[in-house]
Amino acid sequence: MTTRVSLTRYLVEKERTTGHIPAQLRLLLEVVARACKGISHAVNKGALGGVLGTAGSENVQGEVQKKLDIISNDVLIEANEWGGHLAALASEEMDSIHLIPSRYPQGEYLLLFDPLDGSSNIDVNVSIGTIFSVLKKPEGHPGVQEADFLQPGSQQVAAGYCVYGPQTTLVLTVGDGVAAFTLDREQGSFVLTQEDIRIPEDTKEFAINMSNQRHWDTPVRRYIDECLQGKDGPRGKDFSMRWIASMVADVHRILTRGGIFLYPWDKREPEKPGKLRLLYEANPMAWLVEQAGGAATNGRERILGIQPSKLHERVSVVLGSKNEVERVTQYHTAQG
Ligand code: AHM
Ligand code: MG
Repeated sequence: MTTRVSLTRYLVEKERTTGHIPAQLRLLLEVVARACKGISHAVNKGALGGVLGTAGSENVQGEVQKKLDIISNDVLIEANEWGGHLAALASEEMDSIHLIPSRYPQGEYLLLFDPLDGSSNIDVNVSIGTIFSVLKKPEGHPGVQEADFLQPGSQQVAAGYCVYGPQTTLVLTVGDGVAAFTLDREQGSFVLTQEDIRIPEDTKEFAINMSNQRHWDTPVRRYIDECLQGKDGPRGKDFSMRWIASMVADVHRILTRGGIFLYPWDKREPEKPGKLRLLYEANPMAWLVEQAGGAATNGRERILGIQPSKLHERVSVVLGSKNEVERVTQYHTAQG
């Protein structure tokens, strides 16, 4: 009989071999996984749980919040507040950072998350997910400030997502490759189902919201035009397109079989660097993709090298199969 490796066992054994997962970090990751189980349960119930539809509020970015956005945010906060592993947390759905109440011990980690990514897919029963990133609180001063969260993605100590699709799958990196765990609903535990995930360097599949084509900058237009020309064009092969409008689900496909994902800057709102959030979405996904042998840039520079200047900063995102991401990046640098 093959041994089933639970998330806990995986983390304990990883700590033994790499020393990357001290007890506080293991607790944090287990608590996040437990919260994701709760969110998965709520997502699964859908209309039966009365959780579909809008909540009648907006987040700091002026986006309409869905009931499940708020439920997921609350689940993650409640699960993480009391364990003593966190100094503070920050969420795409909250205006400012959330400090751990003084009645609980303070830990050394900072947790950042998009509690439910792909909100537009909630009510239509399409895959959505939770994205998270873990940083260490900088030393040298008491308390926590927003500035403590403004670290480049290269400083992450753990990152991952949980996709709520036909299966609920947690995908994780602690800087030593990428592993996937599938939720066994009968047992109530995440079981290791894939280790050392690798993204093929080449692909024939791209993911972009084509309806924005007229707003794109020249390098992105050039890249997609060339893909669309297929066998007869400069690329000499036919491409296929996928766009789920849930970054989690699009990235999960790319980690599974390769591909390139783009959410570029465009001319609709030129002062906005992009739609996706650097700290909650781009950084964790960029690290997962790099850890799986892929690449992630903002079209010009490595996402993980960007120094954030504010909590809800946005960024242009190009990630996935290495050779394709490098091509898009070259097209941008060639433009000057
Ligand atoms: P959200 O965090 O409000 O759900 O927005 C992020 C999502 C991504 O998951 C997805 O890639 C993108 O927005 C889809 O945007 P669009 O609807 O413009 O295609
Ligand atoms: Mg999101």
